[in-house]
Amino acid sequence: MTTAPEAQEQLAEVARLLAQAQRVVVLTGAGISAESGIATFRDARLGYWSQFDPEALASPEGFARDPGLVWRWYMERYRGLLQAQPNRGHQALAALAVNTPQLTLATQNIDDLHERAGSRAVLHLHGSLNSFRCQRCKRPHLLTSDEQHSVTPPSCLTCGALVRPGVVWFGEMLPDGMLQTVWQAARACDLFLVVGTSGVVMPAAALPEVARNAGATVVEVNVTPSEVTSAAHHFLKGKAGAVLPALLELMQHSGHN
Ligand code: BJW
Ligand code: ZN
Repeated sequence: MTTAPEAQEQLAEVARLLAQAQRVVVLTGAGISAESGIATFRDARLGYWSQFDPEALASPEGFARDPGLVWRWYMERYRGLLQAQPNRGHQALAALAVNTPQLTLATQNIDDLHERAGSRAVLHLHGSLNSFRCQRCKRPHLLTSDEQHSVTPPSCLTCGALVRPGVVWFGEMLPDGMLQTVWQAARACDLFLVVGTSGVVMPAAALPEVARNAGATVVEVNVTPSEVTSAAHHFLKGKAGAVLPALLELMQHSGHN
């Protein structure tokens, strides 16, 4: 995290705004889980997986073309998630909810690290890697430990079709009602905090601008500028696990003034 005097001043200003805000919306992306050892979506081309485009794997067409390949990719990520722990960024956001009259936390991530850090009612815009369902009859499927290590997806116990992760792939709709809920929250908030997303995937990437156009202050935390930086009034450069706890600390001080 940068410690230049201007950056410190900006951090203090954002902390003041947060302490005063009645309604806050937080949108997180893969960057918040990076410090927990989970590869970000667009940096996930490591090792064996470097030969595949994650955007092609995360699609109904990719699953239809090679279900085993897509299944193995998700199972590797699933097992990685079982090993991972929430970091100080997740923890700071859980604490922020306690200190804010109304906070809506929306994440594009399919991990459960926000929940494990203590956040409640998290809106999972792109679904969750803790749920699996039949791709045909849509019945939920409970994953066995054998299936976690299988090289092909299991079959639905009811209809025999393939089981898929309960995530939102390209070209698919977000879960029922979720977009409407987060869109309304973005239109009604005083402060919109966007953390660790490249801002390239719609419709989530439109939310900072929706909030800004409705009069909210938009704050971005990222290690590098993104596609949503132009919508941000304040850009806090640094790792979520450093910037968010620093904000919370300053906010608690400014709350006592
Ligand atoms: C740190 C850090 C640290 C690192 N601290 N920061 C309008 C225009 C154009 C296209 C479309 C449009 N509307 C819809 C589309 C199509 C499509 C789309 O957006 N395509 C774009 C690529 C152009 N969208 C959809 O299809 C969506 N559905 C939809 O709109 O339905 C209606 C419809 C249907 C059909 C036709 C038209 C409309 C669904 C999108 C679903 C996205 N799903 C995925 C996969 C989920 C499962 C999985 O994880 O495998 O979601 S894609 C992938 O990207 C994943 C992520 O949630 C998502 C966003 O990624 P994110 O979080 O931003 O990660 P990265 O890796 O990109 O960035 C990480 C960031 O962290 C970087 O900025 C780093 O700098 C930063 N960082 N370390 C802070 N320590
Ligand atoms: Zn089925």
